[in-house]
Amino acid sequence: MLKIWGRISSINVQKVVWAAQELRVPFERQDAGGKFGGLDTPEYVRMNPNKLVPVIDDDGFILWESNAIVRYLASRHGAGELWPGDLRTRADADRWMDWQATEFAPGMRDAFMQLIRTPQDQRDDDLIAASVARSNRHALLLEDWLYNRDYLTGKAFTVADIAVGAQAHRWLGLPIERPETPRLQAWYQRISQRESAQGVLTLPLA
Ligand SMILES: N[C@@H](CCC(=O)N[C@@H](CS)C(=O)NCC(=O)O)C(=O)O
Repeated sequence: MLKIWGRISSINVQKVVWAAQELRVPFERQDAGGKFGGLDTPEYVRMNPNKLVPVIDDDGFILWESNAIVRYLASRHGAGELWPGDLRTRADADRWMDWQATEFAPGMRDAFMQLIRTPQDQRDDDLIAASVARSNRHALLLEDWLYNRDYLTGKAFTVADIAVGAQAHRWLGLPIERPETPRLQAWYQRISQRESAQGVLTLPLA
C-alpha cells in the first residue's frame, strides 16, 4: 500500500493526501515532522536527505517533493484526467504547480509563519505586511485568471487545482485584510466541496 510520511498540518503533505484521495488510492499516512519529529533518523534521512515532509513509498519507490509526488500519483492513476492528456493543458497545469511552489508559497510564508505559528508578542509587523501584500497580489492574479474558467486549466479539475487550492486555503484562512476575489472564492468553494478535499481543506490553519 502507498505510504505517506508527514504531519497533516503541512501544506505539502496536504497536497499529497488530497491527490491520493482524489485518485482513490488507498494509503497509510505516518505522522512525521513538526511536533512528531522523526526527520533526523538515519532511516528517514535515507528516504529524504532534505529532512522534510512529505515522502512517499509506493511499492519500494521512494519519492520526495510534494508537487513531484502529486504529478507521479496523478500520472500513474489519473492519466488523462487529473494529469491532463493534452500536452498544452498539461503544461498549463504544470506551470501553475510551479507557480504555487516558487511564487505563491514563498510569498505567503512569512505571513503564515508569523500569524499562525509565532506568538503575538514576537511577531514582526513589517515582515507580515510585506508578505500579506505579496500574497494579495498573487491572489488577484488568480482572480483575473479565473475569469471564464471553472478550474485553473479550464473545464476540468487537475493537479494544478490541488497545489494552488491548498495554498489558497492558507490565504483564505489567514487573519488578514483581503481584496475582493469573487471568482477565486467561487473556485475555492467548487474545489473544497469535492469529497477528496475533506480532511484537507476542512482543516483549520495550524
Ligand atoms: N519543496 C518541498 C518542501 C517540503 C517542506 O518544506 N516541508 C516542511 C513542511 S511544509 C517540513 O518538512 N518542515 C519540517 C517539519 O515539518 O518538521 C515539498 O514541496 O515537498
